[in-house]
Amino acid sequence: MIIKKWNLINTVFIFTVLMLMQISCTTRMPSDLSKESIIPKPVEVTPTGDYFALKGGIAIYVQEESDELAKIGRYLADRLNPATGYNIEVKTALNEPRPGNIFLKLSSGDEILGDEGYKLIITKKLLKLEANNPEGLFRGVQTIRQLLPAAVEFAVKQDGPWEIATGTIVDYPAYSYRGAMLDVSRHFFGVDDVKRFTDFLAYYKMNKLHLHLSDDQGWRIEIKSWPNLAIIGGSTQVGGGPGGYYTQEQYADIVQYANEQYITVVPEIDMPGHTNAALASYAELNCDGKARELYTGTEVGFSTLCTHKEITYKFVDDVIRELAAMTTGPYIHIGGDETHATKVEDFIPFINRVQDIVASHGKKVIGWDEIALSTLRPNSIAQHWANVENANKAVSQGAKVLMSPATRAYIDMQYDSTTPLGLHWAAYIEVDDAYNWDPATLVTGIGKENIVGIEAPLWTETIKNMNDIEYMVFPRLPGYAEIGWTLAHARNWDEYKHRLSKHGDRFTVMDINYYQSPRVPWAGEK
Ligand code: TNX
Repeated sequence: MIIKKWNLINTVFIFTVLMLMQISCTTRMPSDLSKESIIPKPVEVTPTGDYFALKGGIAIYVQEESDELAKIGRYLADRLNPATGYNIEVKTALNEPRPGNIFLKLSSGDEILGDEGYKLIITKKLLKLEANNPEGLFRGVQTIRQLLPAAVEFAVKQDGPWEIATGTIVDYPAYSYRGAMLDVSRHFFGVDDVKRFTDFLAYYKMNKLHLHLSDDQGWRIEIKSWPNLAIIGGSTQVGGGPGGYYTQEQYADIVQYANEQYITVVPEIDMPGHTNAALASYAELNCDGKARELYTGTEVGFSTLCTHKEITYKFVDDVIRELAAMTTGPYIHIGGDETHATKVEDFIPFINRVQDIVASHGKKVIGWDEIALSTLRPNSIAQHWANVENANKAVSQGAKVLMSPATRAYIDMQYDSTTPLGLHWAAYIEVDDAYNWDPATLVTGIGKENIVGIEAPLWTETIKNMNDIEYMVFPRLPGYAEIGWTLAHARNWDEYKHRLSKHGDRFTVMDINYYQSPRVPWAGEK
């Protein structure tokens, strides 16, 4: 009996020692800043071989009495407090605070940083983040989050230590437009889902959220002057579910939420095709004056607004006016794709007139690459998705191009033939295919100077819920973010895949349902 008890104590002792060894082996001691897995990859990282420790009792100091800086400080504190268990406060300081703290500071004059760049200077004593604009500070805050252990993203207290390798990071984006699109028309996604999607973009320093608000299957935004658009046109979705729409208040909430993360919402009303939901809501928008049936299938190219009727332009003007009033950013997306039911001689004057309407409400036009068939206004942007000739037509008119080539950037494309969701009409897009391309050389005749940036669209014919969204978005989204931020010569898949693998733990902690691609050597820290 005594021997048995002794054995038990012994076993418990050995087990405890092994456990402690295991934890201490996996406890991370950062000391080489250049080895950290930051996505997108920063422009310049200079390590100094030590570490800064984030300890209880620290504060985030912002340099001036500025609500905007305090908000960014608050945002960082809110990210750090749950997992660290600290109660980090945001304070104001004119000069560098005492050792151990975080300091956020505006410092005009570093031209190379531009609007969104930042400089992070980490010493043993201080974590200092500088930028020309608040926007740059916000982007830099994402780097701080990624430099901490993945466990910092947990919503409940974890064991530390919370250490960051020392050194300097100087960082700024290659392209000014770095975005993703969510199709909320084919399947409707509520405000909370859109906010979570927005959080994903922010974490990878993306700055545009394109919402595809109308299509054949659903109209998703309340328009007070044409109420049936939402009431009737928003009442279903692919497969016949209940659909839904955003009230103007809910939409304003989304816009504000995105703006607080320095993300611009780009709202799209697709026209003259992809309009069955509108044509079902108002009979007078149809050439034959008869309302269409609601549509819950997935065919494209069968609907068109009646381009000859004056009421059509009254409709467009009312919709754009209300939408522009809800839009804080400079762009309204007018769609223009796959107008197989509209004759080209009707399509061209329609797009010309709609561009004028958008301009009359103080906004710039973005449209799918087909809009280049019309006469583009100088500040209109063509979003290249399929037709290289159209993209070149846009450039020859002096317009800029947004790169979303379906064969590379469509997040609704399956990874391979076994992917349970998604389509494959353009390609199978494995994680390396999604990453391995350069927007500045993909289309002959279109160079970096013609390109505003890149966008990865998620069409949702087969995507029904947040879990589905996450599976298609991750792990491709970080790659699109890096294509937009980091110049092609500084990127390569064989190096990137290891950084991406380290983010697997972050996805897990954030409860993201991601695709465990066999092409990524998943072996992150725990
Ligand atoms: C093409 S891309 C479309 C969408 C579909 C998508 C599916 C584009 C401008 N139009 O209507 O949802 O393919 O991948």
